[in-house]
Amino acid sequence: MTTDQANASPAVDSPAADPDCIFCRIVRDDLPSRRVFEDDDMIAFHDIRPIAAVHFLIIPRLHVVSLAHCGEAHAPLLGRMLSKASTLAREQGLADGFRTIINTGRGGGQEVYHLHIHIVGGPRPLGAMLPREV
Ligand code: DGP
Repeated sequence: MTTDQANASPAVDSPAADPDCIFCRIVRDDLPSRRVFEDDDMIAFHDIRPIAAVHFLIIPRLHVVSLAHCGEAHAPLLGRMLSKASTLAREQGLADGFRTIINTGRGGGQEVYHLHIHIVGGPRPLGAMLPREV
């Protein structure tokens, strides 16, 4: 799916899997990943391009394009993913705090069009969220 297609028509319905999606391939174990957790709804694995000492992703097994493509029906799944983010962050050594990021759409800098939560942190506080533009 191209960026423009992904942004074109946010909707609750999306196919359960997209054969061209790299995260769907990771879900299927078609592509290797360093998993930290998996259950029936989601998997978590280390980011291939870490921006902090600890940087992993939580993704739904279901192919959901982005947060902008979520509706009320996704609320239980999103809740479980966020709750798991907190548990896994502690297990990965981030007891002092961590940052969760969900890049959404072209404006949000999303590169992979399969919903994912970044969990990042490390031994030092992360500091300001983003450089101020205005
Ligand atoms: P985003 O900009 O939020 O769409 O970030 C996508 C992230 O996915 C980026 O930090 C790098 C990561 N990523 C991309 N391809 C792979 C992959 O094949 N394996 C793993 N583990 N991470 C990947």
